[in-house]
Amino acid sequence: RSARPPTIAHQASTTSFLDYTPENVPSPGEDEGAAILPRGVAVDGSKVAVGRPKLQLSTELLPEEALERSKVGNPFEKKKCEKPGDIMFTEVHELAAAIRSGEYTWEELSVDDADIRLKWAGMFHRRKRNPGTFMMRVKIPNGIMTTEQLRFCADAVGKYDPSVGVLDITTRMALQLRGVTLEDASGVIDNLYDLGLTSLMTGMDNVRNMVGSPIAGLDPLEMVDTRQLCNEINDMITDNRKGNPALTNLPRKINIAISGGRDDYAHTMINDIGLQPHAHPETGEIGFNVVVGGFFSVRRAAESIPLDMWIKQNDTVAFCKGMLLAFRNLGSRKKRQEARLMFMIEEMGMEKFRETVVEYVKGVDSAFEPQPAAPAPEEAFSRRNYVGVHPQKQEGKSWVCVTTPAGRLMAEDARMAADVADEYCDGEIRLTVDEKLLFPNVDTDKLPEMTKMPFFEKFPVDKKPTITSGVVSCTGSQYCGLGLVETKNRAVDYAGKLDAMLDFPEGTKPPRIHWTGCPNSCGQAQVGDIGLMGGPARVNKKAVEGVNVFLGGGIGETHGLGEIAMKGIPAAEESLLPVLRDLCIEKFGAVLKEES
Ligand code: SRM
Ligand code: SF4
Repeated sequence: RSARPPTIAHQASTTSFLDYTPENVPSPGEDEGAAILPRGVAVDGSKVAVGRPKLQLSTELLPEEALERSKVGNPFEKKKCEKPGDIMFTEVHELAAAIRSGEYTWEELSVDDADIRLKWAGMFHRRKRNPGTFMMRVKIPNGIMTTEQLRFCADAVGKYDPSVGVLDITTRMALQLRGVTLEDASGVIDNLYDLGLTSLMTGMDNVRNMVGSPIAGLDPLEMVDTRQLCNEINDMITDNRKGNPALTNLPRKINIAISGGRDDYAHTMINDIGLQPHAHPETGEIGFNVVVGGFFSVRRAAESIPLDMWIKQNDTVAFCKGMLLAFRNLGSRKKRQEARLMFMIEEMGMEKFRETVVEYVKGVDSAFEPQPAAPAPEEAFSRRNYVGVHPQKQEGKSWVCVTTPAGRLMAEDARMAADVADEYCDGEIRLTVDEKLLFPNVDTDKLPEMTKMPFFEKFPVDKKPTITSGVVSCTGSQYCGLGLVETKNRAVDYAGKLDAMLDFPEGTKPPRIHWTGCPNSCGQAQVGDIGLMGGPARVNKKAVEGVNVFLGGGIGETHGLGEIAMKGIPAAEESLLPVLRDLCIEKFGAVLKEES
């Protein structure tokens, strides 16, 4: 066996390119200033292969002052200085080829490369649960996929043992491919690129998936169609899916969400940057009020706060770019737990933060003219349920949104869903932050025919909201090494049992139950009607899997973060199910079926 492939940053990014020959490698400097390009089109209008040799690395693009702070920053910053994660945009191909040719095994990778840097390529090593396999996270801007993309993802995981080869819809309407091996990764990455997708920049100190409205373009009450904006921002962030060294070395992750209307299906209040559609008070033009700083972490959970700024839709891409550059250059790199945007806002103070953002956005687009936030609408509004069958704004068309088992799809499920979308939705299918699948643009008169397809035997259409249709769950300990408790299987099982025992009379609604396996709160426990967060519990003095129960969370205009109401409830059915049943009865108006 020969020595391991090159790992020194600068060397690796410019050496041989083992997996394919890019047809059009841009010459130095060609991408500079190419901020906003149409989706899928490269800088010079031609196709550029993903993972092309990088001409610059993220560390070279950081301003001197930020780089100096990074060098003496937290351990992750120091690791980035030693060898930045964006090197994996290309090195992943070299590693894969070396493993395929038998020159190398994944075990020879350093822990830093395997478990940290590969996340820049969207490869999350599942060392604790399934060593040698990776979860590959794929950005799906606005959650919208073609059936060709979905079929490819199904095939990519379908080749592995079904105990690891599954797909998960995430709480940011992205898709995760499980079981992927390093030797297969480069092929999957190349194919994703060819299909208009990317896994690059989905982990570590990158912007996460662009969240928009799941019913964008369909919604009769829509204020802004979020689709194009999500695509344009995604292209700006990822440099048209090629991987963008300029925006890949942030002090920490950052989340952006764009709402399409007052329901706030995108959850702007829990994103670092939230864009909420509002009419300009004088002109009536629909733009966005900006909220900033929302996040969850072990250390702290915070809702966003208003930036007191209204921006035009046309300014959105430049605005996000300016905000990201400000965060990149000025955000703290000292304590990792205090590196989210909210800490930067608090350190600067809102006024200075606002001024700084404006200065940076003007640096991107000198014509940018921010305006004070638009006032909240006065008319009452009640958040709608988008699950089930609903008429679209287009006459004669409907969308159909079905519940999945907490986002988990086997390869065959995804293929069956793609069959439906090919037949009835012009090959489009959507993923939602509530981990649902949405079929758009169905001819309303074809609904009875469509719902006879095999997919709907396994995933029936809910006629009314149920506990099952309101379930959201993070990955949990089945695959996630940080999980303190198994979540998805329990979430689905307990919801089914609650639905079987409870009725919700007229005027009441089943609670949305959000499960999350640990305090990172990927399952957003704080915004569920009931939130369940993995934590320690004891039975007969013995440690068992447990949860803390949150109550009082809300999304949309009645937003708010839930608080812990009960601690250390064992997660096993005999302990937790009665607690959930009683909460449904006492707090949400449910009645036992035999009493109804
Ligand atoms: Fe998350 C880390 C899964 C949404 C807060 N999250 C992780 C890791 C990568 C940990 C790891 O390496 O194992 C998890 C991978 C598990 C796996 O195998 O799937 C993981 N997070 C997820 C997903 C898949 C949960 C899900 O089942 O849907 C979601 C992927 C979203 C996406 O498409 O990108 C996911 N994570 C969230 C959210 C919810 C959101 O974005 O609305 C949050 C809270 C919101 C936020 O970030 O402010 C969230 N995840 C975290 C954190 C805490 C961040 C912090 O500032 O401390 C971590 C830990 C970290 O980053 O160090 C984390
Ligand atoms: Fe893993 Fe914890 Fe996130 Fe669940 S909340 S996916 S257990 S890190």
